[in-house]
Amino acid sequence: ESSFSVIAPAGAFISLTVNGEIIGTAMSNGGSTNIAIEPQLPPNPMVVTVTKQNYYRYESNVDIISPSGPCVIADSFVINDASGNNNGLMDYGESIMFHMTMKNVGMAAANNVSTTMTSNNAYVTITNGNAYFGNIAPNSTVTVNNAFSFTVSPNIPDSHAVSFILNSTDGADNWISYISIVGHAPNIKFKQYVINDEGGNGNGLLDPGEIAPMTITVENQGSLTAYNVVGMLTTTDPNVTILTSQPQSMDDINAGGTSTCEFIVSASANIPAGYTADLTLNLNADFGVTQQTTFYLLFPDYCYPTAKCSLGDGFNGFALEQINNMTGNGCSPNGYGDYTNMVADLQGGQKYTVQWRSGFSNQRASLWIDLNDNKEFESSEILINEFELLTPNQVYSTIFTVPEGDYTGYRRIRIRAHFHNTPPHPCVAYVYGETEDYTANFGNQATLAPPQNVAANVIGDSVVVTWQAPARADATLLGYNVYRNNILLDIVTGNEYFDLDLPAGTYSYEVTAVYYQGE
Ligand SMILES: [Ca+2]
Ligand SMILES: [Ca+2]
Ligand SMILES: [Ca+2]
Ligand SMILES: [Ca+2]
Repeated sequence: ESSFSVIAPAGAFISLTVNGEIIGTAMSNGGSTNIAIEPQLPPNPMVVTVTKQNYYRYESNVDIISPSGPCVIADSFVINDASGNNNGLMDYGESIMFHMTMKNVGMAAANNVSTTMTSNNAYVTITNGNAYFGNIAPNSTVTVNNAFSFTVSPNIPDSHAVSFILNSTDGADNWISYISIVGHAPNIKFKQYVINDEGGNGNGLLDPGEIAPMTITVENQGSLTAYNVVGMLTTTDPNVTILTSQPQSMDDINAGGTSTCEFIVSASANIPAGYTADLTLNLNADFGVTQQTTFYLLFPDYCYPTAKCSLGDGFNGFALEQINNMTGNGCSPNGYGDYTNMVADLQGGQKYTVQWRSGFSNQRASLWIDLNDNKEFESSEILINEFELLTPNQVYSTIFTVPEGDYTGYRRIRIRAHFHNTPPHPCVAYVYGETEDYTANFGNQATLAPPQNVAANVIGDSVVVTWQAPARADATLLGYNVYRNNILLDIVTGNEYFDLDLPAGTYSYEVTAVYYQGE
C-alpha cells in the first residue's frame, strides 16, 4: 500500500503517524484526500489525526496488516458524459457513466470480484451501482467500461465534491474504497442595476413620479455556461410598478461572463424621501437552473446637518428672487431650517443676487444648488463659497451664476453659515452655525402628449389595439402602456398590441404614452 485516503472537511489538516513518526500529511480538499506513504509493516498501528479550526480533533488507529490475501480497491476511473456535454467532467443535470478500474493490491488472486457503488450525497442519484470485475491477479487491474451510472442534480452547487463508496467483495472478504468527484455548474447572480434616466432628469436615480428603464447586470460566477438565461423582475411594493411584464432574455452566459436585461420601472409621485422598495429578480436557465435575488431600490433623502445657532450664529435673513425670508428668520431647531416651500425662479447660465444676514459676527456663508437632482450637493454644485458675514445684523449682497444647463423642474437650494472658517461642507455638523434649505424652480416640464386615434378591433377571440404617436412629443417617449379594464397588460414600443384568446365578454382598452416624467 503506497497511499492512504481520508475524507475530511475542506481545509482540515490530516497527519498520519506510526510509532510517533510522521509518515504523511495533507490538507483536505473537502473530498477524498489521497496521501502518499511508504509501505508499512506490522505490528504498530498507524494513527490518523484530523484537525481543523473550530472543530474537535479527530484521531483513530488503523491496523497495519500483512498483505497476505487479496485486497481490491478503486484504482482510477474515466467519466463518460457523452449523453451530456461530453467534456469529461461531472456537470449539473448530466447522466454519467464510469469506466471503472479496480486494482488488487493484495498478495493473492481475487476471484469473482463484484463491486457496489453508493453515495449518500443528495446531489447524485445512482442508477446502476453494481458491476462485476471477475478475477483480478495480485498487483493487477481490471477495467469495466460503463461499470456504474448515476445522474447529477441540476441544483448541484458549483465546485461541490461528491464522495462515492465502493464496496468490493470476492464472496469471502470485503474491501471498502472511496472516490471523490468535483461537480461543475453555472452560478448566475444579480450583480447590479443602473437607472437609465438620461431622457428624464439624468441623475441616475428613479425619482418619485419618474419612469425609466432599469438595466440589470447578471454575472455567471460558476464554472460552466448557463444556457438561455431569462430574467423576470417583480415587486409587491405599492409605490413601484414594473411596466415590463414579460421575462427578458439574456442568451447564454459563459463562466465568468455577464449579460444584461432591461425592465421599465415606474415610481409613484408621492414616495417619501428615504424610502426603499424591494424588487425580486428571478433568473432561469436551461436544465433547471434557477436563482432568486431580492435587492433594494433606494429613494434617497438629503442629509440634515445640525448646528448650534442660539447665540445668533447662522442666518437671520435670506433673500433670492421671489424668496424673501428677511423677517422672522430666527435660530432653527437643531440648526436646520426647512424653507423649501419658498421658491425662486432661476435659469441656467444666469446671474443672481442673494442678500443674507447673520445674528453673530465672523460667519462664513456658502450656497449650493442640487442641479443634477441626486439629493447630494457635490463640490461642483457650490455656487457661493465661504462668503464672509463679518458684522452681526448687517445685510450683505453677493452675486452667483447658475452654471449653463437645460434644467427643468424644482431643485434644492442649501445655504449654510458657520463661525470662522473651516472648509464648507453640505452635510457635516457645525458647532456654531445654521443650515437653511429653499427651492429653485427651473421652469415647467415638457408637455406629455397622449397617443392619437386609439382603436380596438375584434378578430375572432382576440382584440387588436392600434394607435398613432402623440401629435407633439417634446419629451422623450419610452413606449406605451396598454390597459384592459384598467389593468396594465404590458409596455410596448410599437403602435399595436394583440390581446389573444380572450373569453367572450366586454372589454375596454386604454393606451397611454409613457415618458420619463410620467404617462
Ligand atoms: Ca460534463
Ligand atoms: Ca431620475
Ligand atoms: Ca435662520
Ligand atoms: Ca447634486
